[in-house]
Amino acid sequence: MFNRRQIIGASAAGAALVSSSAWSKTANTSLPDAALVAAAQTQAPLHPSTGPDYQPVVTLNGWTLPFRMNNGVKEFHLVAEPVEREMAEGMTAYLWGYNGQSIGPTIEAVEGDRVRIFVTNKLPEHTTVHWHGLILPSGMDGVGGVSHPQIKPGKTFVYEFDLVKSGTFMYHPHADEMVQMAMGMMGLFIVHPKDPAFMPVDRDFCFLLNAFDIEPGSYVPKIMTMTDFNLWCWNSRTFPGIDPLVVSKNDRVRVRVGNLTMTNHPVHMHGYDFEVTCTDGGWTRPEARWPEVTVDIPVGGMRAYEFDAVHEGDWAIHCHKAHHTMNAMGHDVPTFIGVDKSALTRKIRALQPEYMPMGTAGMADMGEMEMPLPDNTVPMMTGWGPYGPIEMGGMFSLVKVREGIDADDYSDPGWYENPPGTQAHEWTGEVPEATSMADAATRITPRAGRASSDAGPKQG
Ligand SMILES: [Cu+2]
Repeated sequence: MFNRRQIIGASAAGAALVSSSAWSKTANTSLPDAALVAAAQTQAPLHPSTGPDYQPVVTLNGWTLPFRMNNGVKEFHLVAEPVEREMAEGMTAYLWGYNGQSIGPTIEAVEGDRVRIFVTNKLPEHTTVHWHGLILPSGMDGVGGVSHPQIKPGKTFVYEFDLVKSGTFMYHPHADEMVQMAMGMMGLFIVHPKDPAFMPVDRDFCFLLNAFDIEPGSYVPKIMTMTDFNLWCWNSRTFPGIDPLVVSKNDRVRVRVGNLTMTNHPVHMHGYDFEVTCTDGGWTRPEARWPEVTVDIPVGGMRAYEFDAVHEGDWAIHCHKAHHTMNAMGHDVPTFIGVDKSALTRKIRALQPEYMPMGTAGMADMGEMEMPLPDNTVPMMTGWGPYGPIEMGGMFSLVKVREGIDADDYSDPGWYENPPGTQAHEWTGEVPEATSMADAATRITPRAGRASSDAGPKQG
């Protein structure tokens, strides 16, 4: 059984952790409970109650799967099943996932652990689980038809292996993969170092990049889509449905990101530079790191980066592909910037009085507008900040760094108050006329001393 601390830890942020009693108490009495969480809010980290200690990860808008110890083996129970996932307020998708959610719960264990993972298939078709990046016996690798037979609907398979290295890994099906990944079946697998003093951090966030193609007003992803996805997600959530990454000032912070879409995502974080310290191949050696502000996450890859949270503020974190910070939109909208649509507007309004011409001065007005939307969709660009519309959707969130946030507190601290004199503001003084650079160049005169050949380089 799970101990009380695990249950409380996982439910502290408000959602109920309940066991799937139909599966644990009847046909499969020897299996560990299949915990499930229905809410889409970020759950507090699940601190280990037995075995080696570690700083648990926080899965953005997700949770960690509890385990039980059985004669020294850590046992988990994943249930592959259809789920309903709220992707943002106002939009729910009918997906496939694990234990009530897409993405599935994060599996956390420690280097040196032996894990036994029961996988029950409640999908209408067969499945498998591939443990992406882990070093394990060939027969445990989860490639349907190669490693072992696929898991038929209604059946439970058991995977068992030693965790021989620590790092950042994922799990996903290797059976009818195109469909099952497009439907949202994936999760994170974090293996903590055996030595808790190895690269310790105070906060350890993780999320998967995933994408769906769900027409506004419908619920099920189009599984044949290869490039034109319209919902770019972190952990099957889309902004403004993605929780902030809440950090206490001076924390050492790790952010682990995996990519299970079909394109790369340059994840950019404001306010800091950072270094990549881990890939899905393992920890990067200190001499192989360099500072960055954007890290490109390759398809099927993982990157973890770290920084010291010394700068207070609300810092954007987002994919830098501008189309990936948009929600469902039509890609066939023509560009109208600079076009005078007034004559056309008059003609259309004769037939449809509410018609509004869009996009002649850019598309920022989309962020403010409360246009009627079909049921079950999210506006293309949305979210409100303290000073106006944020005009973002998709793969976007905020890193909120504040003084004195408690160790296990991940609740939204609200908006950052900029200290006086540290915020851009309107200039109300005189604005000089524009000067052409060609004119300006003729007025540049050499500084005293520079013209002479031996005056310049001798300073200092
Ligand atoms: Cu992207």
